[in-house]
Amino acid sequence: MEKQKKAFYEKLEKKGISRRDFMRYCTFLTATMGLSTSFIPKIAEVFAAPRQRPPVIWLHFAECTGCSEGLLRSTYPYPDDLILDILSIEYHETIMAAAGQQAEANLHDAVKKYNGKFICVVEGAIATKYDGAYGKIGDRTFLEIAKDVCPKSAAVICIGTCSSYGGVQAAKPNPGGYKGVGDALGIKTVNIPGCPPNPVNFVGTVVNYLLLGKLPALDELGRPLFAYGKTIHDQCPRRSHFEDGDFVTEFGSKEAAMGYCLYKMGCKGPATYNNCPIAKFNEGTSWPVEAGHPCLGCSEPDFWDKMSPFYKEI
Ligand code: FSX
Ligand code: SF4
Ligand code: F3S
Repeated sequence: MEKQKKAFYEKLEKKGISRRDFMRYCTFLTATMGLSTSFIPKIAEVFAAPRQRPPVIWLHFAECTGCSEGLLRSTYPYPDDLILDILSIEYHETIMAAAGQQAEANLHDAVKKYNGKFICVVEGAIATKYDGAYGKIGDRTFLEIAKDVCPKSAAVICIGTCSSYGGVQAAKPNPGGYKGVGDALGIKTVNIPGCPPNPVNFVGTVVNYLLLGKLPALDELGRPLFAYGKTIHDQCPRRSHFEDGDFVTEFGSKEAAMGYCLYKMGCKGPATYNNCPIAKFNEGTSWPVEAGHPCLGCSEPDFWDKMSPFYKEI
């Protein structure tokens, strides 16, 4: 174990990440997961000395691959650490070398070998009309693949709004009858919505599973409460100026502060459950509202239909 940890920290140092940077990340992850500070060293251990590497089969259906891209570009943990040290990714079309029949054979073999034990991560929505004819891979419909693979997994984690609730594919008129995985198959899934979702919410869900041996507590829409328990509006720094019935403003006048909140530009923060104001993106650099753009409600079910017109107030 000690040897494993030493090798881990040496590897980090070679990448220019100090122990302090790593602990800062673990502190951030612990806080995001809503755990007490006593969990920080335990979370560090999940990365530094993983005891188990659960097999993961990652399915892609109808989507833009922004969810994988977001995760693979997260600054820490580096993709190779996440993939090779914490999880054992057995199948992932974006990053695997195999193609064509070899890829199909890999999927088949992985499902057989890890039957009942693997985590199935799904990215993208599933066409359900016309026997699923609107989406196929290797001559099988998304629906057939999902019906074959998902029930054999230990848990299904939907990454992104598309696999969670249908996303852009399910927007009207939705000719292919696209749905999220839970709806398409009639099963319970863990949903990490967002278009794309914040990688830290996926990492937090996986770490919760590795550390505590169970998936995190979910709301009625299958979302981990640690990330989706509050609205954007409840956590928005642009709101603090309206709190407690008093008009608190750093902007000189009420008019200036009114301009500061993006509600009238169509901000959907009051109707959107997500932790963007706290977790932020790109290593805590910013998030849509901080960058001056109203929240579009990208992590809510049916957001293309329900949240549009995007620039009209709700
Ligand atoms: Fe959907 Fe993910 Fe949006 Fe894209 O794959 S949630 S379209 S960011 O990438 O599924
Ligand atoms: Fe709420 Fe949006 Fe205004 Fe922030 S910018 S306070 S989320 S309406
Ligand atoms: Fe999406 Fe709104 Fe966050 S648009 S990224 S939920 S601020």
